[in-house]
Amino acid sequence: MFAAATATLDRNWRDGYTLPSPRLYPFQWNWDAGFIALGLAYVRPERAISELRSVFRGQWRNGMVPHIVFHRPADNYFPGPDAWGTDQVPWRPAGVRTSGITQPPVFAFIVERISSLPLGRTSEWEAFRREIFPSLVAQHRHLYRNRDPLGEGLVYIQHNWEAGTDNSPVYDAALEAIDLTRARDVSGLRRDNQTVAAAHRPTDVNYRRCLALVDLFNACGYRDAEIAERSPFLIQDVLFNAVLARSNLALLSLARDLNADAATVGEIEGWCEKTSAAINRKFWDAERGFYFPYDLRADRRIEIKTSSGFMPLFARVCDDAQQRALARHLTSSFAPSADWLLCPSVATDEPTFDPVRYWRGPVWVNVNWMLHHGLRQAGLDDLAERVRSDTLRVLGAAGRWEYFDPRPGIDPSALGLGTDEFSWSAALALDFQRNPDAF
Ligand code: 9WN
Repeated sequence: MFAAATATLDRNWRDGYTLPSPRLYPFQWNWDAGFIALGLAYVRPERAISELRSVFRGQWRNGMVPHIVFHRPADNYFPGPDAWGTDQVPWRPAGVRTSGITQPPVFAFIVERISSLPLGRTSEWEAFRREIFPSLVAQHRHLYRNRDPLGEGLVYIQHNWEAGTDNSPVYDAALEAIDLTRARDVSGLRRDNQTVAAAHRPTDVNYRRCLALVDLFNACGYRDAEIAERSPFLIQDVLFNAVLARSNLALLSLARDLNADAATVGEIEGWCEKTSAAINRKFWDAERGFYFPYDLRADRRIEIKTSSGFMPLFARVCDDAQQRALARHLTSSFAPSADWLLCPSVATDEPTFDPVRYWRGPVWVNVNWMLHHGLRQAGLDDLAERVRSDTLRVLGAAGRWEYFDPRPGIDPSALGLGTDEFSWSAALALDFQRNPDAF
């Protein structure tokens, strides 16, 4: 497994950064780069810093870190740089093309995790931590200044591709509210559903809606305030905010380690307090004992149970009762019996549960990694170990696929879905295997 995971990362490396999958995703992706850097730190430490530097080359001058950096052209993915139309944005970076939306801000906690590894004890890493700190602060500041119109400490995503959990049913209603009368038909431009099984990927109408949003952002010149006024899609997502909250904690300890100025430390402390409290205030449903996202445009909670609802454990914001309630969901509606693979991306009793379609049921390794560490933080060690061993078992039996069918009774070697040779599956297998430390 160790050699195979390393081979996947080597195969997907492109002179400075790693592709999530050369077949399906031929550019550098944002949160992928974070998880990949962590895996590289074990086996190719000299590449880990380069991976992170490369993704931050795409950072916009307003602080946003784009979800795709198009370092080099490739024609096997749609939408590419022309469709994003970001070249005319005055605050985009010089010399590199990017998409115009972001992804969950994982980098601060990735930097913290790498700091505890042998790479983290080198002078190169120490210098890199100093180098990246202002970029991390700028990334978080952009979110708080531009994506929190009510000043609640919760930021919204403006596109389902910003969620990371892109095709989750929690975005269906907001996407369905998009007026498609003048939207382009992009079905003929898609490459993804020709590369991997169409049943594992989003539908054409979903893509049409995704591109209608991109066209709207273009019409708004990628100005956040204008998008917030005009777009039908503004969602306060649980995973995104939980990742932000966990990264805030990491950023605060980094700021203190680096003796950052008092104003910056105070600003990060404020983010830490506000977001942690708001996750419990706005997302927690005491009756159902679960965390749900909030649709700001429709002004309502989106009551569909997905694996994102467990991420507040990773953000360390849950009390004992909340931890117990979440554990009960994990071993009932998410895994109705002990032979189901943890953790399905949608609860199996949801009508939208689909065991093979991208983010509507299958298991993802990065979510399992955050879930494992969240459960350990909560002292739920048996469940944490089940998540870790389920993940390593399926990776060993099937290979480093993008996602996995959670159902029992299927030959384990046939559970892989989406694309094979997927970089973050390989990278996080290394951390799961090599590093027993809680996080
Ligand atoms: C759109 C690269 C990315 C991941 C996302 C995952 C998928 C892209 C797509 O692949 O999204 O960004 O085309 O489906 O949902 O989390 O970062 O691996």
